[in-house]
Amino acid sequence: MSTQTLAQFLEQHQAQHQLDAQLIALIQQIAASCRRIHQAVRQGALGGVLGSLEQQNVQGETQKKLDVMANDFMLEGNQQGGCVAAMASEEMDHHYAIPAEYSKGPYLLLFDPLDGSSNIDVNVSVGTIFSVLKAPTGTEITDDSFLQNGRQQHAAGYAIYGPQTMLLFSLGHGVFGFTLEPNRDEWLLTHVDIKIAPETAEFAINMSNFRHWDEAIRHYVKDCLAGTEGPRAKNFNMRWIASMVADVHRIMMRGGIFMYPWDKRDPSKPGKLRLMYEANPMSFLVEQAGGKAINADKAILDVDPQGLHQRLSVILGSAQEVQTVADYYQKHKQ
Ligand code: AHM
Ligand code: MG
Repeated sequence: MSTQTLAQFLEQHQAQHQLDAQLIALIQQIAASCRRIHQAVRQGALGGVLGSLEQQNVQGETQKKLDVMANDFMLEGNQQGGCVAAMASEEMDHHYAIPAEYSKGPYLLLFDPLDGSSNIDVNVSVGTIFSVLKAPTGTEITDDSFLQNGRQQHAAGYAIYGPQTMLLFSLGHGVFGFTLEPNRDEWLLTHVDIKIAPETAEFAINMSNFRHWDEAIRHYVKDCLAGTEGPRAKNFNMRWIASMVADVHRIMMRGGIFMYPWDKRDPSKPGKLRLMYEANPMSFLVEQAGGKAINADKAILDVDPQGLHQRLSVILGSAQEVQTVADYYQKHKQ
């Protein structure tokens, strides 16, 4: 087992791919912020961190105490050090400008500080998702500065707070996974150049929404459920953790397909998951690992963002299986 630390890995990776020193420093800062979030999460009821607050976020969702703490840890951990020009998060209506006392850097950082909030109080894995873009130069930073498509990402990743705390990220040269060594409190490289198996017999979707989906997804899932006797001619297993980070992590480790498609519960919402700090970073990782990520008819990374908190359908994972879903969309368009 490799005992390369995050710092050692980053030094080598930077030299190998001629990466910007400030980008490397930013990854270190994000990793340190995630370590702080990990410490709060693992305290649970002992730390008085469970439960909800009275307030709602911009999405109209009640915020958990840990949502707000994790958001603060990300802001505090990344505003110093001169790597970022501004930050944006699921938990804030608008972007966060770096306070005047700190120097600004060349990057924009977006994050979902604690994804899978509904799982916080029941001790199921949650995580932090992040995306790094370049800040426009010579102009004032506004919310619109963040509206760059997913291909513009310079880095993306997540930390998962599960039985082990892990950090997976990509700087555009493959996906690498680190496990937090509990005794040394240090990130150690444990998963090198992660690849998602192209084929799978495991799907993840919230089945309770079956009746609300469009035709394409209903047919696809029906055909999976029909098993060896159906048109897919194989048996499928189903998993749904309701923490995107945990569902995507399983796919990173053993393949699979994750779907949160549009549904007609609230026709004004074009999906549940958010493009800028959930779908884009996860799609960047999935593509870097050889998988595929679409929002129905196009690659998520090619979607031109219209708003900081924009939602969309997300289908990602094993390349061949995602292509199969794309074919169902194509077929049911007519
Ligand atoms: P959150 O960012 O408010 O936690 O919402 C996103 C989460 C995803 O992690 C997960 O895939 C999905 O919402 C679960 O939704 P549902 O409760 O409808 O199954
Ligand atoms: Mg989320």
